[in-house]
Amino acid sequence: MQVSTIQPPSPRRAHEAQDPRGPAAPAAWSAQRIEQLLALPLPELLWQAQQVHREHFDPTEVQLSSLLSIKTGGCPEDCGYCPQSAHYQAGVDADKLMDAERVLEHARAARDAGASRFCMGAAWREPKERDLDKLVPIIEGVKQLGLQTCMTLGMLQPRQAQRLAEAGLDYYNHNLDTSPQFYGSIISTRTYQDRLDTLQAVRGAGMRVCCGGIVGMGESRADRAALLAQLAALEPYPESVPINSLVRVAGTPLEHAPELDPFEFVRSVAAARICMPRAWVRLSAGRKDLGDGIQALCFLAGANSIFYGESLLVTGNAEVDADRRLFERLGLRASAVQAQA
Ligand code: SAM
Ligand code: DTB
Ligand code: SF4
Repeated sequence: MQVSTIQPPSPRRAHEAQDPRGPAAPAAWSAQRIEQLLALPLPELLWQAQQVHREHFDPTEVQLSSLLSIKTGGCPEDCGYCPQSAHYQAGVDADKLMDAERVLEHARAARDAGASRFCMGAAWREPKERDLDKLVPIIEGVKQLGLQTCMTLGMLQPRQAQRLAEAGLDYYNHNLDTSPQFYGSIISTRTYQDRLDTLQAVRGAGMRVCCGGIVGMGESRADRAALLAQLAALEPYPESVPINSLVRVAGTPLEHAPELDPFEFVRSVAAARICMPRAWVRLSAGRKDLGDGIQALCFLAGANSIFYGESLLVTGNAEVDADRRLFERLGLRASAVQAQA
C-alpha cells in the first residue's frame, strides 16, 4: 500500500524561507492534520520526521540540559500530575528559595559533566518582586560559568519577563501541558489563556521560549494532536519543546493514570519534529522509564535534546553513566553550546 507524505501547508515553507528561526505561519498545522500524522504507519512517520530533522540539524548531535529545583514544594496550584502541589500528599516538603552559592555549585557540576544549558525550576504560581531580586544574581552567575540559562517560575507579567531578560535569561520554560479541551480535567487554578499570556510576555521581552507538554495523562491522540497544533501555531513556534512522559507520582491525582503505549510517545516526538522543524525537541520527564530502545526510536524520530543529570525537579532521571553508554552505543554526541541568537 502506498502511503502519501503529509505535506506542511505551503505558506509555512514560504514564511520559513524569510526567517531563519522558522516561525509558524498561523494555522499552518491544524490539529486534524497532526492527527493524520500521528496515525501514519510508524515507518512512514519516522521517515518524514527524519527528513525534516536532517534538513535542520546534525542527527548525531543531542543537546544536554541539566535541571535543578531552586524552590521546591508547597505550590498553591493544583496541577494533577505534580508532586510539588500543596493540594496533594506526595511526600515533598516545601522549601525556601535556594541560596545563590548552592545554585552555582550545582551549575558548575552540571557544566563539568557536559551540560550546555542549566534550567532552574521553582514551585510557584508566579514569582514576587523580592524573588526576582534574588534571581537576577543567580542568572548572572550561571551565565558567567559559560552555561545557557533557563528558568521556569510559573506565570509572568510582561515587566517581570523584561526584568529576567535584562538579567540575561536565555530561555523561559512554561508548558501548555495538554490540549485546550483536556486541560480543565488536569488543572483548575490557572487557565490555558493564562499560560498563553505568559508565553506572550516571554516573547515580548525577547527571550527564547521553551514550551511543551505531557503525554500519558489519559488524554486521547486527538488531544496530543491539539497540543502540538497549539505549540506550532505560536508565532514564532518555541525554540525548545520538552515532551514529558507522565511520571505517575504516588499521592497525585494522576498516580493511577492508564499506562500509554510507548510508541505513542515516539509518535508525538516525531510529529513535534515535523511541525516545528527547527525546534530543539527534548526528551524530558519520564525518560528513564522509556528504556534504551524507545529512547533510540525517539532520537530517530527527531528528538535532539535531553534532560541530563541525576534528577529532574523532585523525581529521578536516567543515570548519567547510562546516558553516556547509550550515546556511545548509538553513536550520538553532545552538541556544543549554541551561539547566542
Ligand atoms: N511551577 C512552574 C510551572 O508549572 O509553571 C514550573 C515548574 S513545573 C514542575 C514545570 C513542568 O514540569 C510542568 O508544566 C509539567 O509539564 C512538568 N511536570 C511536572 N510534574 C510532572 C510529572 N509528574 N510528569 C511529567 N511532567 C511533569
Ligand atoms: C519540563 O517540561 N519538564 C521539566 C522542566 N520542564 C522544568 C520538569 C519535569 C518534572 C518532572 C517531575 C518532577 O521531578 O517534579
Ligand atoms: Fe506548581 Fe508548577 Fe507543580 Fe503546577 S506544575 S503544581 S505550577 S510546581
